[in-house]
Amino acid sequence: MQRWIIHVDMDAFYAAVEQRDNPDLRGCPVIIGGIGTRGVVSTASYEARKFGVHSAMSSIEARRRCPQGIFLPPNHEKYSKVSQEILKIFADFSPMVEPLSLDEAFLDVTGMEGLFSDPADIAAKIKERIKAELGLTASAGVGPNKFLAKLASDMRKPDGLMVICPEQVATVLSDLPVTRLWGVGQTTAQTLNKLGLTTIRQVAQADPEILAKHCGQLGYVIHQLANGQDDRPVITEWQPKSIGKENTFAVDVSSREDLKTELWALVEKIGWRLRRQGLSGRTITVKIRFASFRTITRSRTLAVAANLDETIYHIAEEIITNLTLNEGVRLLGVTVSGLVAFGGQMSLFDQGDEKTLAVAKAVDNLKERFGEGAVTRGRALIARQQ
Ligand code: TTP
Ligand code: MG
Repeated sequence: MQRWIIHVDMDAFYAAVEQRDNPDLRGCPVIIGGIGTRGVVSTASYEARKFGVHSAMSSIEARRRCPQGIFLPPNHEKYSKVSQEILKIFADFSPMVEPLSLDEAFLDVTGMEGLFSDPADIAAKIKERIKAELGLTASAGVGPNKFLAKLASDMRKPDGLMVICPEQVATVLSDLPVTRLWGVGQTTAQTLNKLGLTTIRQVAQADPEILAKHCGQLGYVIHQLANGQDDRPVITEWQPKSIGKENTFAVDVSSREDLKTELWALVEKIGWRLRRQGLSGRTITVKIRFASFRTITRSRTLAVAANLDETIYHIAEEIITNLTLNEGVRLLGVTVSGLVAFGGQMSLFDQGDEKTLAVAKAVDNLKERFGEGAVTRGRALIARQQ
């Protein structure tokens, strides 16, 4: 099924709320923040942006560029209340909403065509309701994934609506600078420029292995983004602190090899849950309860968060290899904690090479379609045949 994501971002949010609440400010260059000589600008109304004032600019510079600007202190409490109202409107359109900040969120509207005519129509209705009920304008972007939806919402600001259909992806992306790729800041942009890559088209056509050699894991990610691919899910749930599984055996396990087979079965389930929720974790803990009920836990923390079965298994297996097994094992558990969402933090995307990622993705797709039990690999398969 075609995935459809909407990204909604309010226009000049803090300034727009102030202009809404005080008609005297409408049409004026309003600058929020930047009070005093040491402050910085939170945001500026579009009237003030014409003078070159923008977020994060020092108040001195803002005053120099726009002496007639109306400078106001921010009222965070008020903006949070408005933000709650916006979220309520989103909830009427999709159960899958991921707020990114007070004024922007992703909505997954895949498969909602039955309720509304199409994703662009949903985005238009959201904008209409925000305007009618809250007296504010928002810009919306619609696309087949998060990256493209966010890119789209920025293209027609303010009060914009932009749709990027799958077949338009190459045309839309090609000539944009590499800095428009998610996760590419000044440093990565410089690295890419040195490789002769300045446009997204050039990154899309580059060898991902070469990109990875110069940019690490991010290289694989930006190659995918440049080709319009982005599988990150919209994360709605409250993030769990850890994801784990344990198994009490019908008969105590006494051989280390059998224990490892059981370990792989647990790890496959945990890896799948992590990836499904868009999470990876840095700490891997193995819990073992012996026949005598003596229980031990051993943990290891990785430098880079992991969510691939192979990586988690490799660490947990090492823990088991180093254990003394004097008696049978009645319970084995594995937990991954120190969780981070890999949405937004691309450098933590994962630690595997592209082939491992591709295999994980293929297996995950099958599990999504046919159920978790339908696909198992390697050690788990051996466990079943025995
Ligand atoms: P943005 O969505 O980045 O900016 P905006 O809504 O003011 O303008 P637009 O989206 O139309 O370009 O940020 C939302 C709010 O977050 C903004 O109104 C004020 C606050 N903010 C800061 O306080 N400091 C900052 O550096 C930025 C970027 C935003
Ligand atoms: Mg905004």
